[in-house]
Order: sequence, then structure tokens, then C-alpha cells
Amino acid sequence: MADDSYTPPRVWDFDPANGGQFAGINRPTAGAREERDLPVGEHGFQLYSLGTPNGVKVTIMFEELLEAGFAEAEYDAWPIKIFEGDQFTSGFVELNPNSKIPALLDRTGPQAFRVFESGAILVHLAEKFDFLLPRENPARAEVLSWLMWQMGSAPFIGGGFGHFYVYAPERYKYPIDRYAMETKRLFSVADQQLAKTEYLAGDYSIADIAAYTWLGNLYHGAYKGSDVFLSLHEYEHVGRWVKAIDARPGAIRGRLVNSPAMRERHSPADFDTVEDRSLFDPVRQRADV
Ligand SMILES: N[C@@H](CCC(=O)N[C@@H](CS)C(=O)NCC(=O)O)C(=O)O
Repeated sequence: MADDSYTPPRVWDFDPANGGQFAGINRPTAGAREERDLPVGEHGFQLYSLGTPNGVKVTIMFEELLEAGFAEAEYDAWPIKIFEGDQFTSGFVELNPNSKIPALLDRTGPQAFRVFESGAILVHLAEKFDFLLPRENPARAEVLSWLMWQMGSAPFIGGGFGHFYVYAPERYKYPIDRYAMETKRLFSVADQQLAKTEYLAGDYSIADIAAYTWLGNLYHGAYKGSDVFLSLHEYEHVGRWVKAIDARPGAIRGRLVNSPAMRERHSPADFDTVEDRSLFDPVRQRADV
């Protein structure tokens, strides 16, 4: 039966006290709310991020590059505390007018420039180092297709399922049903592909990094028991793929950067400061933000 307890007014108005977990952060307007510059370290790449699925895509990519021997991929990773509004400071908004992590400043050439959107950052780094993105079609098209599939579908998982299942002030059946169905459908898409290929686009690529941070997190129970609620054990090929990426050294390190266990990263030595060494076990540990 339809819930008719709310009748939308003719013109919507912003209610800052809507009670959701993001109520204090979200507003219907863009732009800086505070004048503050970003810190800058010594490396060519300056990453402003957090250990969330979208942020971890980029730190896994950097750590995979370093693992593969690309020493020029050294980077500084600065935490942007999104629950405290760092994404609305003038320095961050200059790098990403959309006020969402991750954002990258590339100072490796004569002219520094910004890259925002996790997918754009992955493509930029992949092209720069000729790594995890084939140069020729059809392999290139396959990787970009799976990458864009992930970029387009993540909001249904995070902003849809995760939001209504965990963050909304009340549990509403309709949106939870809708986004649980869509999230399971996305797992089914990946599972059917991974029944045919080892990784999403054949060989390991930036498309796997992007999809892994979301599907892997849910598979391991992010969003308060999503693994059980969505019966994710049913997707056996996704499970095989998640566990394979879980164990990659670049993924293990990338998951830790900008997490509570390691707020900032400026050199490989920073990994030595992580007190809980079990986080380096090749069994996946979920780092909460
Ligand atoms: N499409 C963007 C999404 C980025 C995004 O949603 N980032 C979240 C954290 S995972 C964020 O910064 N949220 C802060 C906010 O919404 O104010 C990307 O992939 O880079």
C-alpha cells in the first residue's frame, strides 16, 4: 500500500533538520563555506581523500603502482574529514567543485593541475604510467566500460541502499526494497561476468580496483550486516574475486591509507606506524572511516 503520509508541496524547500546522519553536512548549494588552504607535501602527487570506498580506489591504485616498481608514483595522502566539513573549505573546493573526496593535485609536470572524480583519477594514473588500462581496443573499451559501470552504479549502492538501510533517520520499506534489489542485481551482473573471466575485463585492471572497494566492502558486511541481509554468499564468483584482491599487497596497503589506523601517508615508512599488524594479514580487514 502506498505511504501517503507526505504530500510534496508545490515548491520544495530545504529542511536542515531532516534528522539523517548527513543532516549537518548536506545543503542544496555548492561552493566553499570556509576559507582554508590545503596542506601540501613534497611529492609530485598530492591526494586529498579518506578511507571510504571512493577514496580507497585511488590509494589502492597508488600502492599497486608502487608495488609494480613505479617509484615516481610516490604520493602524499591527506585526510579530508568529510563529517567535519573539510570538503567545503576553499582549498578543497578549488580542487573539486563537487566537494567530495577523492581529489588529486598532479604536480609532476611543469604545470600543476587537478583531477577529481575517482574514475577520472584512476584513468589519469593508468594512462600516465601505462598500467592497468590496455592501450588498444577491444581490451581498453572493456576496461573503460566496466569502470563506467561501476561509477554509474555506486550511488545506488551507497546513496541508495546504504543510505536508507543505515543512515536514514527511520527505516522505510520502499527505498530499502528498491535499493536492496538494485544492489543484488549489480552483484548478479558482476557474478555472471566473473563466471566467465578471472577479472571484470579479463586481466586485473582499474575497473577491478573501482568495483572491488564497493562490492568487497558489502561482501564483508559493511552497512551493518549487508552480507547477511543481501545473501551475498550466493555470488560465489564475486566471492572468489573479492578474496583474490583482498590478498594483493597493494590492496592491503591501499585500504589502510587515510583510515583510522593510518590517517596520513607521506612515505612507505608510514605503514610501519600502524599498530594493529593484523591489518596486513592477507585476509581482508575492513577499516571503518
Ligand atoms: N562520484 C564521486 C563520488 C565521491 C563521493 O561520494 N565521496 C564521498 C565519500 S565516499 C564524499 O566525499 N562525501 C562527502 C559529502 O557528500 O559531503 C567519485 O567517485 O569520486
